[in-house]
Amino acid sequence: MNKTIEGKLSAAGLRVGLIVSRFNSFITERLLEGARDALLRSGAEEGALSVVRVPGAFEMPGVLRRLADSGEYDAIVCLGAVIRGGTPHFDYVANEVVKGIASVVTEGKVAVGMGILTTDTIEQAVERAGTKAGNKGAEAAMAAVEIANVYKQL
Ligand code: INI
Repeated sequence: MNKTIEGKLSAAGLRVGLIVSRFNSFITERLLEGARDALLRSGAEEGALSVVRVPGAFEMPGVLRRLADSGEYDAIVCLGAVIRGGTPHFDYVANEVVKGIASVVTEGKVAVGMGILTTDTIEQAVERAGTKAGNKGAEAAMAAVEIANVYKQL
């Protein structure tokens, strides 16, 4: 059988950047708590976690690019909440953020976790920030850890 490469869910020894938007902070701070909890319980050192706060999700791709290019991180987790309002603003912000993050992901240089909620309602965001649909911040953090450990083997 050919070899199988897969990433452990161990954050031991990983340097992790967490980019968190202040917009909708009542949601994004819950995503951050979930991500930090998952990382620490997976073996990350408290001192190996760096948090960068940005005004809104729109600002996230630029900071992600800077952190990725710095070479100082094994994994970067993006945490934000874009919630639909009564105007087309949601679509512009959500599309650009996801495209911007994807452009860093596809370079394949650093593991990236995409913990940006894009929801129609505040209730849907609450459900995904530590209530009935889990915590998408924790999920994004663990995806980044898994991929960081895959990248180490490629
Ligand atoms: N930023 C968000 O993170 N979530 C949103 O839901 C949102 N909406 O809907 O407006 C939002 N807008 C702000 C945007 O990200 C920028 O911070 C702002 O345009 C300044 O550049």
